[in-house]
Amino acid sequence: MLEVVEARRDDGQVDDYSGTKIADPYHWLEDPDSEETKAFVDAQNSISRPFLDTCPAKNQLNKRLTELWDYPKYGCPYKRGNHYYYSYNTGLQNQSVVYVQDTLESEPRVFLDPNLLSDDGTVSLNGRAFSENGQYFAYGLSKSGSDWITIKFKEAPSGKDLPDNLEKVKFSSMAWTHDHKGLLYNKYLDENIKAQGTETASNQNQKLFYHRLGTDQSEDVLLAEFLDHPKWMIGAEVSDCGRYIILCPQEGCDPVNRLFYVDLQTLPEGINGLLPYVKVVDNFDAEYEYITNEGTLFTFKTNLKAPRYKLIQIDLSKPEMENWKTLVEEHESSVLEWTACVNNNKLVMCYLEDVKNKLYVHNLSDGQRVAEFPLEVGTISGYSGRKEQTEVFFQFVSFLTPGIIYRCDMATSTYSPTVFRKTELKNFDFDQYETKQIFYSSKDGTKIPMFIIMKKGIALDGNNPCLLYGYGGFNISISPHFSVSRLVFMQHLGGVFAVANIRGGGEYGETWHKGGMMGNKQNCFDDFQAAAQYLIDNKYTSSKKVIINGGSNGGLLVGACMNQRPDLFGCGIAQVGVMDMLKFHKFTIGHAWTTDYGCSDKQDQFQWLIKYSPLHNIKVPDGDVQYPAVLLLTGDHDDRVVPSHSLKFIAQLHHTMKDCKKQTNPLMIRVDTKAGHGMGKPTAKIVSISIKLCWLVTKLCNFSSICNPTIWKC
Ligand code: X98
Repeated sequence: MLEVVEARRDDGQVDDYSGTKIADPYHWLEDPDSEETKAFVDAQNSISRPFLDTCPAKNQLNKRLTELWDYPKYGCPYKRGNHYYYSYNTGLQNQSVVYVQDTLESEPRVFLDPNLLSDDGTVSLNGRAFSENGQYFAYGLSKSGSDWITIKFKEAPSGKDLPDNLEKVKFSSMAWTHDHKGLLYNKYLDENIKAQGTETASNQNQKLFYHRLGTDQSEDVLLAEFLDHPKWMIGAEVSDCGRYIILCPQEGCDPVNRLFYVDLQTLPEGINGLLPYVKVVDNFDAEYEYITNEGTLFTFKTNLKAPRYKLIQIDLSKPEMENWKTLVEEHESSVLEWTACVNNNKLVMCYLEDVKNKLYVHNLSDGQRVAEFPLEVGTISGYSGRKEQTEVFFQFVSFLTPGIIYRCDMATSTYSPTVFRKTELKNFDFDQYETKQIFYSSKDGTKIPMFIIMKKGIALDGNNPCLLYGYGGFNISISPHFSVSRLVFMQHLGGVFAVANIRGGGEYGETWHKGGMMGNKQNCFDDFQAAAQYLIDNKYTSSKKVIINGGSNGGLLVGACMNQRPDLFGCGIAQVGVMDMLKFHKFTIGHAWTTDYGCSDKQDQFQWLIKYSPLHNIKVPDGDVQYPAVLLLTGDHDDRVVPSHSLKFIAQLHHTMKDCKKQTNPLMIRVDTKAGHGMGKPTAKIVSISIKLCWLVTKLCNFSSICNPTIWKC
């Protein structure tokens, strides 16, 4: 018997979208603090909890996941002042700790341990910046996964706490002026916001401030605000030479920004009021990301007439566009993801070519490529190295590589990286697994790349459970990453793991992004459904054993695909998903996503959204098909995608299916507490949810052998 909670209230709440009236019988779930919403959450959790917690092999799953998770995790070392810093997690610590060393060989000391800031690991480090001389450290702390941070300060390398405290900070730049006296950061002034993470109010009118070290936040200097443009977010940085402040206002999530600058030498009194910025680019036609400058000659990464990005140079002494020069041309097939200046005159340039990273060295002087760092199929997940330094570190990861940190001395002309640190996992034989990349045809014939990872030699008889992951939005590329829970899925549950690099992402630059946004959003869903079809046709799995998974914009993907093709999937796991496409723009930072989705306030865009909005397109599947098993995951402190998206979706799903006899697949939601959108999640919570997901997959795939001790032998 399907367990449901009826939550529909036909209380007359009807919204008018340019003349089309749409009822919202779940609008009351938008208030996270009301007693009714809390009762609804409790009722839903009491359905999912017994299902997710009563796993007959819980002990084995728990033991194996915990054992595999318990490996040392290092970040790339970075030098600030005369000291090296790096992050390190012994294995199961809730949060990584920042260590300091005098040299790379000397004994490390704890510099900052976020684990000491809460009992349960729910306070996390979110943003950091050292002053230019390495003497001061500013760092953001987030509670329960919220986007709100408090900026705190330390002396370095001692780690001694300073009294400065900056509140109401969100989506913030953190840039020190080169006199080491203060920090540029962003703040919201709204008096009504408590900045705790459960508020749903729209984040508008962000301001840029300057905080002078040793003073109270109330004395901070307002540097920039754009009162006519409440949606603008004011990115700010200080140039490598320290003379300029570069302002990059953005209006939404699209990779486009304005470009303004201030020459600090024109402020003889110092920073004490609104900045007299000079406008270089005063439109949102393209993105301009500061790389470095030599005097007035500035290098930017841009997508101006270059959907796969290139480097240009703008001389601020003659900033008109006709004087701009291209330093490194757009590559014909690969996307320039990031560039960093090192050893004064070199550029490390990271490209994405068919969803695999490539790393090159170029001259800053003429843009010529001088070297390539050899890499396997995978992703550069971390980088450190600065213009005034000769040394770089970079970390490589892939589906079957937990992490290799390389070091390279850029002062030598051979550019030969050496392995600095290699992460090893005990008790897992990676040689037994393989990664393939295939290209399948989507509905309109577009070739879509997909990674397939599985144990070598497993039978392709259509009987394997398959976890298919996708995102498809916001120019974000899903390149190979390492995941312990996916290893367990492959090793012990006989699973195939697949990542479909569908349109909407940045895998092939802005063209790929544009192919899956606004009026083209349906392409994302078609691409994902075609991925499942490919896996079924090629006998990796069968429809009842396909589990689709995605988070955030990927949660929308899962919701829309389950509605459109319930016959194609056995299960959908949608984490922190955007489910109400008519109202997303009203909450927190949702207004910034209209660049990818459009907005229901506009008549033509409403027509796109109403066609696929997960909340508005749930129906009883035709014939003997039932709705896939559903698990929605959200957290009470998710202030990126507010929980009401998932609450309304599950409520409407229960309402639609409540009298449907054929529906035996469970339809569940789990609302976690002290949990947000995902950033900074403590290891204990990650391991705990991994167990639940493995169990869900096992149960749905009728995998009775989970209780057989032999499957747990390694
Ligand atoms: C965001 O919403 C990112 C939000 N966001 C930031 C920061 N700056 C922004 C500037 C403009 C617009 C959004 C911005 O986080 C930021 C700046 C400095 C330091 C830290 C943050 N994103 C989308 C998202 O979360 C896609 C990924 C980024 N979504 C949730 C889209 C739909 C579901």
